Amino acid sequence: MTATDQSKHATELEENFQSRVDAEQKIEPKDWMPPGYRKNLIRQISQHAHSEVIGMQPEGNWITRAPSLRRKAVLLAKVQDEAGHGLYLYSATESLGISRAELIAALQDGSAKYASIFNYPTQTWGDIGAIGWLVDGAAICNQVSLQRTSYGPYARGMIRICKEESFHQRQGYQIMIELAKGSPAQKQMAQDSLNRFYWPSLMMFGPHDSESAHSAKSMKWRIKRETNDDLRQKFIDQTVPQIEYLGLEHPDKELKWNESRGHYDSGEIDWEEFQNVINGNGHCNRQRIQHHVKAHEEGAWVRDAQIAYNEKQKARQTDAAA
Ligand code: FAQ
Repeated sequence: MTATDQSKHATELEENFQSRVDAEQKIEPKDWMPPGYRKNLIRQISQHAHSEVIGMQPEGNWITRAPSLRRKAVLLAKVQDEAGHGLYLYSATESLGISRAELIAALQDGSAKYASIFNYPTQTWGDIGAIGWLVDGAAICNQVSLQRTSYGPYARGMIRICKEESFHQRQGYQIMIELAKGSPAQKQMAQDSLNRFYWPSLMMFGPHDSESAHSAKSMKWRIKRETNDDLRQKFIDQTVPQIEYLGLEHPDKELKWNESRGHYDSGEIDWEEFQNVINGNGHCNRQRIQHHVKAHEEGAWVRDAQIAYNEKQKARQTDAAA
């Protein structure tokens, strides 16, 4: 094939790919895809997987201190669900031709990010309520739209994950209701957790659209179905009546209903804090990665055992075939 023919062929492939995406057909692992699409998906899905797994740490910290046996069991189940979400998402990423070991190495050496929210400490039981309510709530807002993402394995993973996240959100809100309707000290604990987790939850949606490096491409390829600012606005609007029902004060003093937009206007996020956290300088970044490295090293024997078992199975099959 001449260079001109090759470039014509590449353009045809790309046009065919885009028309499939525009027609809402799912792209599957063995289908042709532009290298940039593959790269962007590996980046986003793996960072999503890392977020689920690192996100187990702030809540795992409270399993032994949850205030009743029932609360311990519920929290344990929730944290285990997050591990499961990580596994589906790592598997979806691996279907794009990258190994789990490479993904883990990128998380541990800091070249891959994970959601900024998990670098904030969980100081009280109220924080567990706020995480379920606000953090899982923000995650669902985003993930409901990702159920329609163009890459098949990611979209299918999201459908199951969203069902579990709804349960997580409700368990968090129920903790907040109990605290907010409890003693003055409990209500104060709920207010304090809301104050500390509200703004970092808004940061989960990423930078403003005008500052978002990947949004334009991701929207064109339908990896993302709604923009960072649109999803953030949805979350801001849905959270207002929830705060009112709890009888708590809204942390955003500039929040105001805008009749002409049909949405709430809100105060500005502290973007300097956001940049600091995503660049490794939040309260808990180092601790989170150190803990991950330790757990990964301690689990090496499980991976070795799995490899040895697979080799024995293969040898048995070869012997049987001989
Ligand atoms: N934190 O160009 P954009 C959960 C990075 S799951 C850290 O706008 P994009 C469940 C971004 O990666 C929560 N980094 O990027 C749970 C990029 O950096 P890069 C996770 C952030 O991808 C609950 C750069 O900034 N959910 O919580 C953040 O188009 C409770 C430029 O940004 C997902 O991952 C951030 N907040 O949009 C678990 C959903 N925001 O890669 C346990 C899937 C931005 O160039 C307990 N992901 N960055 O180095 C997405 O929807 C998108 O990736 C966004 C960012 C919306 C997060």
